[in-house]
Amino acid sequence: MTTRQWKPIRAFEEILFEEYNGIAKITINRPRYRNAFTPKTTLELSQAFAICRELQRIRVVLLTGAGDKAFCSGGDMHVKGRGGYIDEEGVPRLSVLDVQMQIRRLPKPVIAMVNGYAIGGGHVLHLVCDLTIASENAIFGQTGPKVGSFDAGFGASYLARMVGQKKAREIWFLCRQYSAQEAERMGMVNKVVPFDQLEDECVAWAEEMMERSPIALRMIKAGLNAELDGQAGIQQLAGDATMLYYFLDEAQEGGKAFLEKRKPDFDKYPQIP
Ligand code: S0N
Repeated sequence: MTTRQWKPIRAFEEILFEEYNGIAKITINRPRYRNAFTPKTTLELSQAFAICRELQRIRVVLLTGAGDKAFCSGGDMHVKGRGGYIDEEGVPRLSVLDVQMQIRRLPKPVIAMVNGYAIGGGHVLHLVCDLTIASENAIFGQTGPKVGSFDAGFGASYLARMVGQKKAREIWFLCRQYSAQEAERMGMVNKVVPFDQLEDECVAWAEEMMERSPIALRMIKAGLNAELDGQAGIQQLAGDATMLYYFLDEAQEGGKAFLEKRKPDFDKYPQIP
């Protein structure tokens, strides 16, 4: 195992947020509770992912949990109340849904570095990451129908796209736990490695992706999402296409012509068949 100097990006209370060589690492830091998330954790995750989007030097994000027992065990049952997970002001929240959307919409690859249990809402968090690399001790599963919750959004439909309808129903209806190897065979884990090689493997995958064209990866991610996300997915892909269009002289000509109060001359640009 290589020892890396992860440098803090910003201090939070329930997560760690660090960087190394263009890679951000976000660690849910509540090992005492198997890294269950509270509304504060999800707020901090949201803020960290927003920063990852803004920081140009960050090219890939790793999401993980502290310790060697859990990636994330879902919503913290201690604060589960009527209407959601109760924050410090007494407001019920289901804000992990916003984090799921942020991970899907982040125009950079996100790797779930699954170092133990990925259970309940923690399982959905790994699902929505672009890639999952798991240690041999990782265990996967949904518990909702056993503990009085469910995620019928990405947690159901995206899971079914990944493992098939029958298997997705089995995972949710029976609430069983699956080994890392089983999860890999089902298609929801890219690679399983010994625990002490997990971070090295994730960093190696991140560094390999960083040798690829960032815009190509961004467009592929948007395209893969668009197929599943309907108009919201198309909006993201279309937004990326617009960004690229704005780099063209043809697009600049339209704006320039308007400001110069003349007719735009689009004929001078190549019309590629
Ligand atoms: C993870 C498990 C399997 C680990 O078992 P293990 O190793 O035997 O440890 P334990 O002794 O059970 O746990 C150690 C300590 O950690 C506490 N703890 C564990 N998980 C949680 C948790 N989720 N919340 C609070 N505390 C937790 C234990 O209580 C124990 O503490 P002590 O030492 O004091 O006894 C095992 O722990 C387990 O099965 N955990 C529960 C997993 C689970 O059911 N999670 C699902 C929670 N629900 C969701 O995630 C639903 C998500 C949701 O609500 C949602 C749905 C749709 C849209 C939005 C949302 C949203 O969340 O916003």
